[in-house]
Amino acid sequence: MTDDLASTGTIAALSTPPGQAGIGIIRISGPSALDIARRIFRSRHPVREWQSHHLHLGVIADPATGAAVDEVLLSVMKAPRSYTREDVVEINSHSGHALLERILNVVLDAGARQARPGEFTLRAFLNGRIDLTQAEAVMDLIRARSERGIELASRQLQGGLKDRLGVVRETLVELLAHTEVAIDYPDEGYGLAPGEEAASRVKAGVLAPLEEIRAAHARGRIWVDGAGVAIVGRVNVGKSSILNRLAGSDRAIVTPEPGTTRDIIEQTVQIDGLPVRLMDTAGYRTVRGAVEEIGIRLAEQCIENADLALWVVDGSHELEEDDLRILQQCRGKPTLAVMNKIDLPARLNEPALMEECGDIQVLPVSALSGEGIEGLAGGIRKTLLAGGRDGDGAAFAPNARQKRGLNEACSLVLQAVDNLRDEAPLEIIALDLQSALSALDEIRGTPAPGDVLDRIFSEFCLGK
Ligand SMILES: Nc1nc2c(ncn2[C@@H]2O[C@H](COP(=O)(O)OP(=O)(O)OP(=O)(O)O)[C@@H](O)[C@H]2O)c(=O)[nH]1
Ligand SMILES: [Mg+2]
Repeated sequence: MTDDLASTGTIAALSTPPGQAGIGIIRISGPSALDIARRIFRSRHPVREWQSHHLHLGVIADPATGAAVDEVLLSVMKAPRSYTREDVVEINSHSGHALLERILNVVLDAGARQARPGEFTLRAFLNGRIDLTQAEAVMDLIRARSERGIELASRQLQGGLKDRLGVVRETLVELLAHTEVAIDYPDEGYGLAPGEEAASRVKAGVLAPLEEIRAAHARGRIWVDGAGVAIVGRVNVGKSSILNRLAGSDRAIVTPEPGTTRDIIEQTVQIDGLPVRLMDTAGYRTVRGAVEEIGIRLAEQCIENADLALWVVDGSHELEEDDLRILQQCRGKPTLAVMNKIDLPARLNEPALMEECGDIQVLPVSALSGEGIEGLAGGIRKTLLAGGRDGDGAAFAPNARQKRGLNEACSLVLQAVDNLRDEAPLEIIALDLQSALSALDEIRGTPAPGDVLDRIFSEFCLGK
């Protein structure tokens, strides 16, 4: 897409999921959108002039043959009052795979080109309707796994992050200007004078708000992306049974045979509105075959990538070496110990377990009877939201790219603060502030390098 960043011409794509449904929408955007519509649309009532933001009832007909394809509602949004700021026409047709493809082909034959993934949003960005943080919010909105995630993405789309960054940017520009003045007129006593006072000004005006935005990342993302929870433990302790219980369905295969699960089985559940990706893994044991070994390695990676590990042990068995080996792997990760099979006579030495667990909370459950499962779900939610990751008060949820930019900007501003304190030469301080400004501008996409845009927009789905 990089070569073609100008994104010219009139583009079209299916904007709803393909397949059978009540309606499907094909979106056309660009200078010829209205022309194309005129060529392929026969209105019930003659249309003298397309009025913007109006719906028109009629049929799509193939101009080559005159054959009617479907009865549709056509909506017209004239530039600049549209998603892309260009002329946009949306065809609301019936939805069936072949039918939508037929209509799209009629549109393409009439002069539009198939849009690439994210190209409509790219145009909204290139035409200045939204900045990059808002474009990315569109993607978050589509992908959000919870209502709270939708709320956060939607706030970001409305400019939550953009506005906050805008305020910080303004302060930064002002400080930079004062620094430049001090450089240009060294003897006049104008502008920023290095020292503790100037350092505090930069810290309060720029660093503190940036750090606050950065903290919002951890608080907010969990609601958009969901949290990863790895269910790990020795073979046969009931990991898959616990996944099924939490999911409320028989998602994973359960058998009395040790070594049943080999691949990672993933299932997203909502715990009181919090989206949680449960990942059931292969059970650990020392003697194993090649396939099982791969599964065990996958389980190790799974722990690494997860936000929380559920270390499952069998309450009707003695604790084994293998149990403890897995607990070792959970070190450094938020972990809950799940003592399963409490419906059976207890054989596990609980004081020994407690000793191994240290600070880790132990939750007794029976995946068979369901006892303790509600408490487990509550424990998962509480642990994931511990440490201020509750999203309450988080006005937005910066994504990984934005967070990298924020990290960079923060460390550059911190450098400026230190240099001001050390009364370093003003040229160096100006350079720090200038670099921080560039980092901020990159987050907002002004100007963004082509390859960055390329990557961001290619992650979108088609028709958005
Ligand atoms: N009595 C009792 N049996 C259970 C409980 N949970 C699981 N089981 C049984 O234990 C056996 C193993 O259960 P799984 O859920 O397949 O265990 P797993 O840890 O996923 O096993 P692998 O995938 O082989 O590592 C099955 O026969 C289950 O029915 C429980 O709470 N109580
Ligand atoms: Mg299993």
